[in-house]
Amino acid sequence: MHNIKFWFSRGSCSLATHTLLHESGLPFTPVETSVQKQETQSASFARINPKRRVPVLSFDDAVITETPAIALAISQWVPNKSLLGVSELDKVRVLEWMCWLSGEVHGQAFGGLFRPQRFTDDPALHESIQTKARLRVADAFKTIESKLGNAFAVGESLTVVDPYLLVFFNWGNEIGFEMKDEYPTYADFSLRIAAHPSVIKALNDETSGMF
Ligand SMILES: N[C@@H](CCC(=O)N[C@@H](CS)C(=O)NCC(=O)O)C(=O)O
Repeated sequence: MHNIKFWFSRGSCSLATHTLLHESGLPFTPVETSVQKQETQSASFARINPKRRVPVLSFDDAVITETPAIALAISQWVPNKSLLGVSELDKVRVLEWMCWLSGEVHGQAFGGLFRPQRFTDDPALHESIQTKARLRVADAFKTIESKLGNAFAVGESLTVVDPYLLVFFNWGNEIGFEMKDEYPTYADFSLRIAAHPSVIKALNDETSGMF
């Protein structure tokens, strides 16, 4: 049995990993590291992850970053749970979703909106970067809306894609998009995923501050 430690921040993309950990049933030690309070920028956290981002997972002496890689680590520990899909095609679809969600939707679209300073050192350009980023988010949501319709994004059971999609849905609401009206299929999907027992456990952990 590995000694698993998990660094997360409430309301962040780490919810996807947090959900997967609960779904795995494996014991883990959560460590809250708030993005809002800039704890991810501290020198002590940078020693754990020089990229200064959550989620981070460590087991024994290995430190893993990047949501898709962490998801692979967890899924390999519980292969019977098929957390990255059941069939060959499902697994390919999960990878396809994760590349796009983490690269385009998270890194580029939301990255430009929340962190325009990553794209230019000139503050005068931040607003225009954010305007374009909002359009990219809206465009991504349109694509997501067209791809959903079943209980889960891929196959017949929960994969890492589902809670990752929920994160972006929640962020859409936070940035003032009319998610329910504009993306009804995505909204129904998100309601169902938010009611999944592992998501509830992760959200409860994150809001109760029990750790
Ligand atoms: N590519 C990384 C992105 C991780 C990331 O950007 N995490 C955000 C929270 S959603 C973060 O830690 N941000 C810290 C900051 O911007 O200060 C992944 O997929 O895990």
